[in-house]
Amino acid sequence: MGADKMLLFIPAYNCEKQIARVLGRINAEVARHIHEVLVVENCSTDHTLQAAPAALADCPVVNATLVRNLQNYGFGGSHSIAIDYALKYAFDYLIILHGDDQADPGDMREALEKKSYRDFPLYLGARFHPRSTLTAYSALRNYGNRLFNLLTSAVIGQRVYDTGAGLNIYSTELFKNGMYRYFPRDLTFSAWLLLDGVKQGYALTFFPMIWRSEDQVSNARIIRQGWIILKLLWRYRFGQMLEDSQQPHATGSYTVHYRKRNGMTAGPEAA
Ligand SMILES: Nc1nc2c(ncn2[C@@H]2O[C@H](COP(=O)(O)OP(=O)(O)OP(=O)(O)O)[C@@H](O)[C@H]2O)c(=O)[nH]1
Ligand SMILES: [Mg+2]
Repeated sequence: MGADKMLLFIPAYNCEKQIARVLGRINAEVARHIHEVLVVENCSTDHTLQAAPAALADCPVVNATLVRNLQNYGFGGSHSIAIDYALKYAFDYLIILHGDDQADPGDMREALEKKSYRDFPLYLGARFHPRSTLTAYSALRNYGNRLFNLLTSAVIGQRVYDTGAGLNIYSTELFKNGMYRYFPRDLTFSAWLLLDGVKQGYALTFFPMIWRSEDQVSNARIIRQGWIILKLLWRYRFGQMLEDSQQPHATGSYTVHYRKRNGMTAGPEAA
C-alpha cells in the first residue's frame, strides 16, 4: 500500500449489472495504492446490494466495506457519507469511482504511480478532455456539458474540462471546512465540490478518460442541472456560494453489509 492513505468510494444506485464489472476493472497495479474500497449502496430497487459482496471479495484491494444508506440520500448524500467516513478514519485522499461502470479506474494508474495527484488536491477525470474517448454519448448532453465547461472556465479563470465525471481524486483537506454538508444532494454535488475547492485556493487539473455508455441508465437531467450550475456560477462570481437560507443536511446513517480486512472477509459485526 502506498504512503498516502487512499479510500476508493463507489456510489452505487441500481447498478446490479455493473457493480461486479466496475470492481473487476480494479487491477493489482491500481489496488496496491488503495487502502480500502467503500461501496455506498443507496437503497437501490434492484439487486445491487446482493451483487456487491462477492465482487468485493474478489477485488484485489485488501480492505473493503459495503454499506447501505438507511434511505436514499441522493448522489450528493452518498458522497457526504463517504466524506464523513474518509475524515473519520483519517484518509489522505478520497477517490470517487461511479458504480455504473462508465469510467475505468485504470485511467488513474499513472497518477497513482507518479503521485501527481499530490500537486493537485482536485485531480479530476474529464469526459471532455481533448484526449478522452466518449462512446455513445448524446449530442445534447455532449454540447450542453461543453457549454457549461466553458462557462465554468470563464468564471473561475482556468480551463475546466468537466464539472463532474465518474472518476476523481480529491485530497481530504478540501472537506475540512465542512461545506459539503450544505451542498445539494443531487448530481450537481461534484460541481459544488469543484467550485468550493477552487474558492479555497486548491489547485485543479484534469486527466483524460474513457467514458462508456452501454447498459447504464442516465439520470443526468442536463437542463435542470444546467440551471442549478448557472445559479451556482453566478453566486460564485458575484457573492457567496451558499444562500443565507441554506442549511446543512443531517448526517446520513447506514447499515454495514460486508467487510473485508487484510484480505479476509470479516463480516458486518467486525465493525
Ligand atoms: N442518479 C443517482 N445516482 C446515484 C445515486 N446514488 C448513487 N448513485 C450513483 O452515482 C453514479 C452517477 O449517476 P448517473 O446517474 O449515472 O450520472 P452520470 O453517469 O454522471 O451521468 P451521465 O453520464 O450523463 O449519464 C452512478 O454510478 C450511480 O450508481 C442517486 O441517488 N441518484
Ligand atoms: Mg452514470
